[in-house]
Amino acid sequence: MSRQTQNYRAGLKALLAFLIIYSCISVSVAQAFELVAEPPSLEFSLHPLQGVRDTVLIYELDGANLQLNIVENCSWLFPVFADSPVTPFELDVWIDASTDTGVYLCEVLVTAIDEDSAVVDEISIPVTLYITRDYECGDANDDGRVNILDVCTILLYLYKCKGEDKCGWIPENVDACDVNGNASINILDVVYLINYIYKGGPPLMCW
Ligand SMILES: [Ca+2]
Ligand SMILES: [Ca+2]
Repeated sequence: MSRQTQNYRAGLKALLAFLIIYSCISVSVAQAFELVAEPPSLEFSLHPLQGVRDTVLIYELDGANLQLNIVENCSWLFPVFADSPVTPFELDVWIDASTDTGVYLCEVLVTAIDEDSAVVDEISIPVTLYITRDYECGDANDDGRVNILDVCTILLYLYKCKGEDKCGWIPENVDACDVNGNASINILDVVYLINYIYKGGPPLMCW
């Protein structure tokens, strides 16, 4: 047998061994159970008294049951369960009036359990909430100043337009109209704002 033929056979054996090993590795990876969340994380930017709902898809179910848990005590995050937790699932975020501005972190833990009640995989979905106020309290017409024009804007809103349903017009900053901070807009806010502008009344208290 020539040297060339020997080298060829040795190369062929090495290639065959590599393919066998690679095949074994591929099989072991394919058999692993792996949850994937889409999106892998969630971010929300809200003002106080605002809420929103978002949807998360979980892939690679493979017949396993899913359990959803909110890690830590996040009072602003609520999973929307169907009869049983299945993908896709939904999350409600709701911010009450007393929540301070800032960044809040939470986590949803999704656990996959097989028919023998064994945990086959877990996935964590980080949820970040930014609470901001990008308006000046009392600046109902959003012109950067608090003055008599804002009083007029609130009065028009209350007694002429009667809200968005009547005339399709609302103040630029609805949240900025609740100057006494009681989570509703009415004539008391007008009185409070006039008192603040012309009589040095107490500070505006929008949430
Ligand atoms: Ca203004
Ligand atoms: Ca009010």
